[in-house]
Amino acid sequence: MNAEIPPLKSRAISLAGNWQLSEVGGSLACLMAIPGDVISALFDAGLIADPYHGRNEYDLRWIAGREWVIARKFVIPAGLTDWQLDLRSLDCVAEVSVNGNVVLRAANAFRQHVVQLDLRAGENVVEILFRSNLAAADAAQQSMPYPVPYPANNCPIPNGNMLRKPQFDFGWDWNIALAPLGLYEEPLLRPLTDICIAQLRITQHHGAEGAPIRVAVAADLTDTAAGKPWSLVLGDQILEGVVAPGQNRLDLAIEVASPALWWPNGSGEQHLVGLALQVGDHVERRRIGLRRLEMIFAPDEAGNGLKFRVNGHDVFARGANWIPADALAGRITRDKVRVLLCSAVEANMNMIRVWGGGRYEPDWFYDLCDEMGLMVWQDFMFSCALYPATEAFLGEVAAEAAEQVARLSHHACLAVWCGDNELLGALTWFEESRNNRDRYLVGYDRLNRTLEQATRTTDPDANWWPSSPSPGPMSFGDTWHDDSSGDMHFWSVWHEGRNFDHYRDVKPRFCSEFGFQSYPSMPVINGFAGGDDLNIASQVMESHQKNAGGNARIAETMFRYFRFPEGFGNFVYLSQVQQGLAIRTAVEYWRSLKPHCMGTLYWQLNDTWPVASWSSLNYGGSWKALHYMARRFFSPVTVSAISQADGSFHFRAVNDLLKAQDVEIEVLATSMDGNSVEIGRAAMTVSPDAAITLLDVPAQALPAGQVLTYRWQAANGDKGSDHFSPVPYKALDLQDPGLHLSCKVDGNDLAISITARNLALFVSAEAPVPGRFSDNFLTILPGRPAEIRFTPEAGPVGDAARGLTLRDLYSSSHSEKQK
Ligand code: BMA
Repeated sequence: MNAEIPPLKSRAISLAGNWQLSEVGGSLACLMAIPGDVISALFDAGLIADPYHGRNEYDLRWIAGREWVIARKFVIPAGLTDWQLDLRSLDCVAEVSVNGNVVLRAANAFRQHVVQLDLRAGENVVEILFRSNLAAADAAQQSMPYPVPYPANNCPIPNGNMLRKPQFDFGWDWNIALAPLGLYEEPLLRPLTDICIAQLRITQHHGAEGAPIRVAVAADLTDTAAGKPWSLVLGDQILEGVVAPGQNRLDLAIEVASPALWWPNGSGEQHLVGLALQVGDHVERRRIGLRRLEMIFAPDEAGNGLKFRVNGHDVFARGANWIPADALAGRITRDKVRVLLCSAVEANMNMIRVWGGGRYEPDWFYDLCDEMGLMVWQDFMFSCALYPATEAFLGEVAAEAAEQVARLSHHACLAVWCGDNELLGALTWFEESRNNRDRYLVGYDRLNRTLEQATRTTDPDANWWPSSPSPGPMSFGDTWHDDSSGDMHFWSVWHEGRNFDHYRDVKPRFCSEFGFQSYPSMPVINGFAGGDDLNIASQVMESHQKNAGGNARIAETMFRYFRFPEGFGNFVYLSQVQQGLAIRTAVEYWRSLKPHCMGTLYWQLNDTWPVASWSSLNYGGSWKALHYMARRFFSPVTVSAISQADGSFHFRAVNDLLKAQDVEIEVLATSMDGNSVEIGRAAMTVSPDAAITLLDVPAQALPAGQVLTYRWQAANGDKGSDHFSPVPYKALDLQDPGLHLSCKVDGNDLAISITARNLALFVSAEAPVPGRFSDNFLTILPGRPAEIRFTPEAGPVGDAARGLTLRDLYSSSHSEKQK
């Protein structure tokens, strides 16, 4: 039974809801939902077209160049005049006035702005004037004694690095460039006399395994707390007392005797416990997970390994990079984000990296990660640019970092604070910094030290990592290519056009970024493009590709590996198959190197709008081929075929679990008509947390023109089947697989059976309505039908049955099979 502090009747006033939006010096005006952004408000009011449709983006850039004002009235009860206004995620350069007086000038979307107000009983008016962020960014650049470069190839809107605002807002190699503005969290007013707790810090002290855990709570109190009773509740324990006159701090501790621990997804349960501190009528509630989460960076023969250890056990990080859920914050909802994070969990991920070009996410985001067992690698919000090192800028950064660390450090999911994304690399990207490296390096160091100091002072127990990628503290090597130490961003396959095999030329210690692009799925493309646009070289498709040369890289890679697809739908399909193959090649190999490599976070999980990108989830949350494949290659227990330099194949079994697993495998040589002959079989026990070679198949065991097909099963119930082609797929003489599909309604699902007459590769079922297949992009052999299920997102399942279609590798390049 949990002790509880009952909900109090709060006197706080929410300023969420409809505000009046108007263009300064212009005629546009409409209601704006707060939390929300100006662009979404104009769209919702029917004043502008959908920015994500066609090429509308280019006609809507003017919005960020104007000034906007939002206003509303609110009523204050009699007898209370002193209030505190709490504004979070105010984006970005803004002046807040109350009853005509300016009370705040803000210019940092990542700060929590707290303002004391003297209000009158009855009606009051609050107004926020949004200055043009574009003009402010330009002015900030002009005011610098030397230029501070930003990545112009990624950001069509200049000088975003000069503002403390999400950097992807200015455009990115996957984002629309609209530089949105608005207020993205609920604004709150609280009576000053109700505020007793200024800040709360929770720390955990773990002893030996199974020993009691001490939870320490330190609270900074305001003057109003004096003489008031306090109570601290943790689970079923309660401490109580009274704040002494002049006392401005509470230091409390509770011991948890038989702790139920929090584990990352796949390693154990996610036990969470409620904690509440009440002082007078002020209650602060948190939910914590009891866990020890260490980041281990240690020298070995290969260099310096990087890994995470949870509750004494090393945990291989399986995951992806998170970017904001939408380019327009007003379109983000908790439910949409929950679906994206659930998909990460369903694909067996246990870590996401909140990338430094986006935003620090709201509290509920980290609550979801706590519940789902997704560890969070949290970057500070600096990305791919150089930054000012002025006193004013660094002062703002210090305050921002301290606030964010204080807000988030109690979360069980929070694994590490990382200084930035790719700022070390950026030092070499600009002519200015190449010509005057000392100046910019000193500037970088000042910024990085500011962040490190703010992190360590605010949470001395936090894990700190200087930058991503980084070879480690006080090392500044090229971790795009050097795989010996720290975390690596391995981009040679995509950005340098190397073969997929090149993933097997490096042995990263922890690969925190590597990616390969594909197009969004057809239903997503149909949402922004008209029939005439369905060609990759159309203006619309090109404008939904933000990486210069991206379309050419996709097409050129197809020439390397596949027979060229016929028709746009097959081109899209094949782009997703090759993306899946690229990332699968990397992950399977790097996981098989465990414990040398202890993490793979691919770039990128999600999209901010419908665009060609490296994501495995479409904008809107549906799964691309890569996400179905990720569920297989991230399975905690898995087996994969790794080709060796001598032509043989090693079947490597990986066990990420804390218990040993018996694993069995059967390997067949399969010809194009699907005829299969067993060429190997093995059964072995894989120790906890280990990778071993289950079976070594010599090159000559596989006749020319055939592929390996294999099935494996582990004692815990994990199992899989797949194929491996030793030659590029274009060299295979695939036959028409003669696919046949039958389905029947089974409860809320469709039960689907697919048969093949010949070997069928990457068989993909597509439904006419949104929903999820239990599996997809399958290898099907004659006599071994694939049995999958389809669950529609909403609506009657019968609708899905009527329009199910199939694609497969053979048919993608044979026009008579055009879908
Ligand atoms: C990485 C990221 C992003 C970028 C991606 C793809 O290095 O950090 O800046 O979007 O590459 O180019």
